[in-house]
Amino acid sequence: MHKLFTGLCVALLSIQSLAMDKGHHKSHHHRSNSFVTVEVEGLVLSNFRARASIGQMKNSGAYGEIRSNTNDRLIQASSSVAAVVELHEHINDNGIIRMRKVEGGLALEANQSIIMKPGGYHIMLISLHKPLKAGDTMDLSLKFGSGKLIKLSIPVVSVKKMHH
Ligand SMILES: [Cu+2]
Repeated sequence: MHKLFTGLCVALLSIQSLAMDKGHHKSHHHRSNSFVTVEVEGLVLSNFRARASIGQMKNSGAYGEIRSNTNDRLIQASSSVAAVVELHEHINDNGIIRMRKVEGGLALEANQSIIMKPGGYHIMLISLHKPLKAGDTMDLSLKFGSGKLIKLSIPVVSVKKMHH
């Protein structure tokens, strides 16, 4: 009888700690608000996400931060979700904000983050094969001048959540 009681106690305890673990994970994940962070080959890629497409629009954008421990250059991005993927920047052309392709890619100075965000540098997804919906994930490959090729799986988020 005594033995049985102890066994039950242990079982209850482990269920409880399991539940606590789960709860902790959830709240932690919720709090961090960073979408994807990958550390690989001397590169830190963080906060990568793509914007859900709007209505019938065939274009969208992907964003994130890149830090390299050596001088490097992001020369190309690609994804299976769009026919064309380009590195873009916004420029002020006599008071009119336009997007244009970044010729030669984005230079990365050692240990300095470059941030791609709405209104700034971004990865332009052109001619989407199908709409990008919030909650989806998409593949994104980043090719660097150093020869590094990094493949990410990034979340698609609604416009509202874009700026986090
Ligand atoms: Cu663009």
